[in-house]
Amino acid sequence: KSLSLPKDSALWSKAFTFGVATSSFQIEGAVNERALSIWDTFCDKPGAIKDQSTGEVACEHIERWADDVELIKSLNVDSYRLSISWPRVINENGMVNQQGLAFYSQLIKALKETGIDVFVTLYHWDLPQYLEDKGGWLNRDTAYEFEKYTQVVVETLKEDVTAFTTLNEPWCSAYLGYEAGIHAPGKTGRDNGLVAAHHLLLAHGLAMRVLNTQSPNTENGIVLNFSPCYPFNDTSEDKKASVLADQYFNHWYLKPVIDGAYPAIFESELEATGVVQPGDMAIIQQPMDYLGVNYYTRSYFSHDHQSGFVSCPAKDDELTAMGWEIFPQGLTDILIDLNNQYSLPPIYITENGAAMDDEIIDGKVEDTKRVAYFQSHLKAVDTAMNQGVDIKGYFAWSLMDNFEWAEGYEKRFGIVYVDFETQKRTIKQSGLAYSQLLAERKQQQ
Ligand code: GBH
Repeated sequence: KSLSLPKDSALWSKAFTFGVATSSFQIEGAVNERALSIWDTFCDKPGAIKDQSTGEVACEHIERWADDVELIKSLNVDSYRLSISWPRVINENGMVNQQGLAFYSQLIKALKETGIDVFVTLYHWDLPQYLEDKGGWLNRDTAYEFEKYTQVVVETLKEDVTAFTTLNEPWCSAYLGYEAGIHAPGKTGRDNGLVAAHHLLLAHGLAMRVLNTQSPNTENGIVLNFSPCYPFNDTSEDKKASVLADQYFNHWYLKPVIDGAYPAIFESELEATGVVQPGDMAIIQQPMDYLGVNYYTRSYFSHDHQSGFVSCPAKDDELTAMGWEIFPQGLTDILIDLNNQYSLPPIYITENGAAMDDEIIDGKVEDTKRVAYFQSHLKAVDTAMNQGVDIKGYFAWSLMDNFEWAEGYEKRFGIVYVDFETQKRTIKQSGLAYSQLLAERKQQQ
């Protein structure tokens, strides 16, 4: 029921930051006060979202932000990771939405005054629809629009921000959004995936340059999703498939931003698209203060004649409500693996958490399985640190139940329960355990 850390763990140290995370589209609501995003459009497509829900109300965070700051404070966290809605800051005509920008200034100031460090993600998937109308991430101009948007945000917010993140999980934007069609804008095709990925990487590089020159006092970096890849069957074919899949899932973005080059397996395909222009790779490879790692589970692959690999369902019966295997060892493994393969900046675990079938009974949510998930994953972080990986913080996903993309509101990742009829927030057992651990930690410091 409670969380603990080994006595000698580096996670007790003040230098390590503990936080909770959210993203704009998943919690904000107040759609009418901003330009449309690709997720607004995608939600209107029949069948795109499992429960046919939208982001129109979500957690009504735009209205309830002051109470949410109190809520965050009550969890005893050091940090809060949020994202900014691009279409709330830049209007269709290219002008700044002053009211939208002021919302974030006010929120971030309030958090800072409360003693909470703010980690700001510039792009967590909610591209303005007016840019999608011109091709979105398939259009190279979008990267330059992102650079301009970054300038506006950074100038206004940098004094109160601890860390800026350019992109959250570009793999999801490019692959799920433009290649597999599972996420907005719902486009498909292998070439689309490659082209979108390159323009996202270019956007990252352009924005990193802005951040490093205009905001040298904040920590600036990117957040990527990682999942160690395993063969589904113990055959040489499936082993090969998982090695190939590893390149697609874990190195497609990391290698360009760290080493300034794509993994070799992408080269011929990429060349055929003609998307990479001279000088691009140098723009993409900018010095970063940290790498954000999002980890949820491991993945299985088997051989496929067409694509080389195909993703397989988890085998274990220890599954979350998403059907994702609970596999803490994978977090230690991937961290050590990446640390060995690259010369990395310090790491933040920017997302880790689990969806469970939470029920509220007598005003309580007894999410013991989620507590166990956090316990085992914190241990996994500690183990990786003991083996030499430089990790500076850990963020639970998520502060509260919210719009879980194509899954709608049925999948609950929060450590705080949200009743979507009344918007009442109730701290779950996991939230209480987290805040207790962090209170203990503060006393020891
Ligand atoms: C994160 O994405 C997001 O940043 C966050 O907004 C979201 O709410 C949270 O996790 C929970 O989902 O079977 O091909 O779809 C998680 C991203 C999800 C990426 C699982 C890889 C499996 C690949 N990961 N996904 S596929």
